[in-house]
Amino acid sequence: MPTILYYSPNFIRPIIPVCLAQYFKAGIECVDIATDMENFTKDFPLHKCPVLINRETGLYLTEAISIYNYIVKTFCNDPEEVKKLLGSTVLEESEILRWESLSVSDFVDREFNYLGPLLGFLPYDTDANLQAEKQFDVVAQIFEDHLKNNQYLVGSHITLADLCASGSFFFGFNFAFDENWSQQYPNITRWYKEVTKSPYVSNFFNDKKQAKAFPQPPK
Ligand SMILES: N[C@@H](CCC(=O)N[C@@H](CS)C(=O)NCC(=O)O)C(=O)O
Repeated sequence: MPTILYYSPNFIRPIIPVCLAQYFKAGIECVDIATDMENFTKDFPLHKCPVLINRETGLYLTEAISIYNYIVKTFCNDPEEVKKLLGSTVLEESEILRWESLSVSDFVDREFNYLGPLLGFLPYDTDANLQAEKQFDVVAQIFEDHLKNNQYLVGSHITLADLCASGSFFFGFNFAFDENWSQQYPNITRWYKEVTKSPYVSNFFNDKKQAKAFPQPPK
């Protein structure tokens, strides 16, 4: 019985785990939850993706960060590459975890709270959306400031921090972050364009385009 990685094409956090499973030829079956809802719901009452399960061996993982860690450490055969992706010192590992956690928690939550109502995924309220915009700008500015002085989030090459964060920025770049937005956040944009070309994730990103226009409030 294969290990299953449940994802949904509509969700952000599973993007990079699916890319890694494919890149490392992990033999993991990536299953869209919509095609196996009964089993998914039975085993994962929180109803969130990504999750990893092998019903024969008992492997059971939830939380994107734990799944990145498992896939890289289990299926990457080159110890040097593992160190490059996950960090080679305690400080590097910790910094990578810092950016991964920020990306899959506060960043993506604020991004969705701000853009979701503009895109019709959530109800729109003018005051709440202004507040959500401010909240999002705070977290986006943390990335922008850091990337002004650093080519990557941690160290001098692409790490899992960059890959993970690129998945979280995808929602914005796909649906909202147009050229005007990029002028306000030039370092995020430069970094995103480079990281999304990385072979670890390029299969997913290579046919994706930057949004042409920022979504406007409903009339
Ligand atoms: N803490 C979890 C959060 C997972 C999560 O919220 N995933 C979203 C998709 S990006 C989800 O499954 N949402 C469905 C729902 O909330 O019902 C992690 O880091 O993986």
